[in-house]
Amino acid sequence: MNSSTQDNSNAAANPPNIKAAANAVDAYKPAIKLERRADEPSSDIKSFRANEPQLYEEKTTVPSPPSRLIFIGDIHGCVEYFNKLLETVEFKQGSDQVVLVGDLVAKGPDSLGVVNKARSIGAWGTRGNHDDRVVRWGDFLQGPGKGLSESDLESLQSSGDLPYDDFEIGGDHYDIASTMPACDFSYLARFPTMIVLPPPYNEWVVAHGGIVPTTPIAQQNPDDVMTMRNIGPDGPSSKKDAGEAWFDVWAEKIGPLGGNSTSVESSSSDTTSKDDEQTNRKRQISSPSLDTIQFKKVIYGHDAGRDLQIHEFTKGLDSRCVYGGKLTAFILPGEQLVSVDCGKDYTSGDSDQRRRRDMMLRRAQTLRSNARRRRKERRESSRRSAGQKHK
Ligand SMILES: [Mn+2]
Repeated sequence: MNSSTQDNSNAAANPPNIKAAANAVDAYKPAIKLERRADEPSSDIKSFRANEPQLYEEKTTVPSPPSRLIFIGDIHGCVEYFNKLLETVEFKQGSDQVVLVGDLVAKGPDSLGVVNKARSIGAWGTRGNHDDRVVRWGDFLQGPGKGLSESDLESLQSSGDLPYDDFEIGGDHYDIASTMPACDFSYLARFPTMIVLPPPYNEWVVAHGGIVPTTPIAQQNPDDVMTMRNIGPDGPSSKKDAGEAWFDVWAEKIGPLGGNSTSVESSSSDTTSKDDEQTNRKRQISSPSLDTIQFKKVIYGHDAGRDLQIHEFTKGLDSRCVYGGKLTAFILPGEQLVSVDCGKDYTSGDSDQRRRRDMMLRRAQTLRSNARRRRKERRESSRRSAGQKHK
């Protein structure tokens, strides 16, 4: 994120210093169009890097009151439960604003349906790690991967020449990226890694994984923001056993400082038994960044292993929807929680196979309709050139 750090000098004069950086982070641009030659070495493909997501987006307005912000946790392709939750909270399009914390896609039965629904209701969202993998695949398939057959891609994969280590042919993310309609893809690709909410909610930030309390918002690492669960001795980590939960570190650092605010009471979490330990730890952690003090409260997802995590300063909304748990909405104002039961584990064997089969069918349909379109285009262009000869 070079572009976001270069502008920090300007930003200092304009507190909060995220504004200038926000302007410096370019809005999403369509995938780089590279025409691949048949003899192009695969190293060019291997070194391809997708467009970075916008680091954060500062929202300036909410729909006019009375309106609600409805934050929804990781949906993972479960469009049925997404619809059920919207019904349950009596979502009203035009006055309520839905904000998704990321991971709309993968694992569940209908990722395309979720993205399409989200776009149709004008939902805001932050990019999750699974959304990110789909977007990188999509950028690649519209860039240097364009026109490569599945067997071309498979041979790139077996020689280790695909651009990202987590790319897998025939995996969920590839299937989703290669079948998602362009309008839905560009909608998803524009999700920033963080959303800073407008007044009166401007002490809230939304991110998929978490936020490092000692680093300004404009200098967070997007990969960490999308994937972190813990903060260990080496910094943020997606590992489940590294250091301590990032939201505990956040509470230790932001909590005491946030105590100035009249709305803040001492944390109700069970910290008394570990007083000495905590005091020592606090001494070791360097000071929180000024702008993360301003943004006291974080709404996030990603951590299905820990299930719903509602603390004073952090609201973790991944309540295991795709594993047969619940899909949860957190609503502002009022900090109300509403969940629907999901009742089906889509990651277990049987349903996983069914999902794969559906995805293969959809992909075959897309390939057929693409071929039809190309044939039509060829017919039209040959008709046009024939017409020109007659003139
Ligand atoms: Mn995730």
